[in-house]
Amino acid sequence: MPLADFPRYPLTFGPSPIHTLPRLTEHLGGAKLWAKREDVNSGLAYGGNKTRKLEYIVPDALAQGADTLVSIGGYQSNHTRQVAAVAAKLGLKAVLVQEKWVDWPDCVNDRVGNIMLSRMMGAEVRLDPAGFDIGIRDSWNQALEDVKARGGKPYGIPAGASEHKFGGLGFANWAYEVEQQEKELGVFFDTIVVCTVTGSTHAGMIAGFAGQERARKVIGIDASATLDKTRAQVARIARHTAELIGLGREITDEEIVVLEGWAGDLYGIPVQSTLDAIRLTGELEGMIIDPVYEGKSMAGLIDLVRNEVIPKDSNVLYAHLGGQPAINAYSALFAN
Ligand code: 5PA
Repeated sequence: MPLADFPRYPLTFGPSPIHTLPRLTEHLGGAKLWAKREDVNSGLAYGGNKTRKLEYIVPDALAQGADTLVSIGGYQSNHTRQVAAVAAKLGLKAVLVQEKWVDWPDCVNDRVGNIMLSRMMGAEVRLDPAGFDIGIRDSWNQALEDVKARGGKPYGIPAGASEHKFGGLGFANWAYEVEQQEKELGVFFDTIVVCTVTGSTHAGMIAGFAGQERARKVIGIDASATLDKTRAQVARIARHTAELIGLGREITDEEIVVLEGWAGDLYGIPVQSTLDAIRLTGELEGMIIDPVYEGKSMAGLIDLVRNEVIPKDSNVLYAHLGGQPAINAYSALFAN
């Protein structure tokens, strides 16, 4: 059915703002750069891409009469922090499994930033020693069982809300929103650049844009360092979402573009290009990006524009998906 017919619980301020990045554009000397800002999309605990996804998931949780949202991520998960905020907003409880996705030696890694915010909002935080994985985990199933055992009604939201049946809808709607904003701005974004890890942000965009008249490139930049898994997950969620919203045709393999080269060897560990991208964006635009996700996708954008893989006459829309609270756990990177 059409996307507009899916119930949506408003958690964002409305369409997220779009603006130009004039000094970064000039510095790189290529395509014209713009940003669409999911990092300022909501008043709920700093917002971010998951807040938008959750708008389409919350109605299902409420319809099922859930009293506890159960989710999973790394210690510095932005996703679980947004789940905690949404639970607080709705008067529900939150149980969050926080795995050791990143072996990062900052002694406050499990205390500051996202995890601190989740605790402040009353979530039950369960630290778990397991490493990075975007799949379904036993610890998450266990948390669901534990809530049931104590008489609660859990509602499971998988990592990044991606494996959820409605996980792609939020960013299909983002694509519709972009089309609307283009009319107001008098511009056409022929290229979109987005960070990809659990996949439903990128996948939702692909499904949403696929139904529009003018074709464009939606370039996912891998930040998972488990490329094959992520690419398969993006393809699966894009096709599932396209079917949900009645696209009426198959998403082709050519539409699934996940590029590697900027993730480094490990999820969550920045490399030189990540740090260069963070400094450049900060120094030229006063725009803050994080070392886990946006720093890596921005590093990709910078190279693709510099090398003119993205042609000079392009209008590029960079999806800023949030993630800044995690920078507190990476203080050593900018100690001097
Ligand atoms: C995340 C994800 P997807 O997982 O939808 O591909 O989005 C990638 C992404 N940018 C990009 C930011 C700031 C993100 O937080 N974060 C996860 C988390 O647990 O926070 C799901 C991994």
